[in-house]
Amino acid sequence: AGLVRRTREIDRSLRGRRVEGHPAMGGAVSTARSQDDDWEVYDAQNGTELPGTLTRTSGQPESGDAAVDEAAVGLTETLRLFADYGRDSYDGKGATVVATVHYEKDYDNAFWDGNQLVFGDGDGTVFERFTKPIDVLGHELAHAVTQFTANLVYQDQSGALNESMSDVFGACMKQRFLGQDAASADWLIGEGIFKPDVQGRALRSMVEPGTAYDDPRIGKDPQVGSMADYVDTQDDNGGVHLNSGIPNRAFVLAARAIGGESWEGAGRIWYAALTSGVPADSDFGTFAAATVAAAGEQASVVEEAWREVGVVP
Ligand code: ASN
Ligand code: ZN
Repeated sequence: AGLVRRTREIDRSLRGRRVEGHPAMGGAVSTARSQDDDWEVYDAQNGTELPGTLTRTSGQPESGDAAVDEAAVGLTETLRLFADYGRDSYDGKGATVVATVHYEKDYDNAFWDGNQLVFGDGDGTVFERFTKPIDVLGHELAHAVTQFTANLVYQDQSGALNESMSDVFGACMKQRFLGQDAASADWLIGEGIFKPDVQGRALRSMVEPGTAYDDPRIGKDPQVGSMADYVDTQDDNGGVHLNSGIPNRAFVLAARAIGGESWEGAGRIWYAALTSGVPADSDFGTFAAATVAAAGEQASVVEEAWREVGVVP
C-alpha cells in the first residue's frame, strides 16, 4: 500500500474532484493518485510469469497500451465504488492492487489468483481483450473484496454467491461509471467481450440469465435465474457460474424495486450484507436473510426479490 496515506478529511474533499474527469461529464478519466486508488499494472508479455514487468502505476499518465490503460480505468473506478462504501482497497487497509495484462497467448479469461489480478488478451477470433469490458475489471477485483470479507467458499451455493458478488459489484461500478440507474442499465456482464460476428451480447445477463450468448463456437449461455432451474453439477465448482444467475437476478429485482442508482440503493445493502459477518459457507437463504437484515426500510422489497427467484418461500 502507499506509504503516504492522506487523512480521511482531506480525501473526502479530493474525492469530489474526480467528477471533473468523469467521461460521462465529458472529460478524460482522471486516475490521479488518491486514497481511492492505489494500483500497479504489469505486462506478462504473453508469458505466464507473474507479475511480469511493471508498466504503469496510479498517478502515471496513459501508457499507450490499450490493455494496460483499460485496466487502469477499471481498477480506479472499482476502488472508487468501494471507497464510496467506506472501504480502503480490497483488504480494507489500502493494499495496492496488482494486476497483470497480456497473460499467456490468446488467453480467454481473467482471474483473481488470491494475491493479484490477471487478464488475457482473448483469442482475437471469438474473444476480445478481457480488459475491454470495464465490469470484468470490477468482477475480478470484487473477488478480492469477497476474499477479505465473507470469504465465501468457492463451491456450490456459497461459490455461486461469491460469483454473484463479483457480478453485482461489477455491475454497480459499470453503472456508476456510465451514470446509469437501475432502470436504464443493460445488466449485462462483459458486454463488448465478443468479436462482432459472435452471436452474443455479453458473458452473462443479470436480468435474464441464460440469454447472453448462443453461438456454435461457445454454445449457449448456461446460466439459470430461478431455484426451480438450479443446476446440480460437479463441473465449475458445483455450477458457481451457472447458479450465480439466481442471486444475480434477485439483485436486479431489488435494485429496480428500490429504484434510482443501483450502487446507492441495492448495492449498499448487498455490501453491508457481505461485510455483516455471514459465514463463509453461506447458502442462498443465509445470504438473502443478511440482505433483508441490512435493508432497513427496504426489507420487504428485498425479501420479495429473493422470493421471486425462489430462494425465500
Ligand atoms: N473469470 C473467472 C471468474 O472470475 C475465472 C474463474 O472462474 N476463476 O470467475
Ligand atoms: Zn468470477
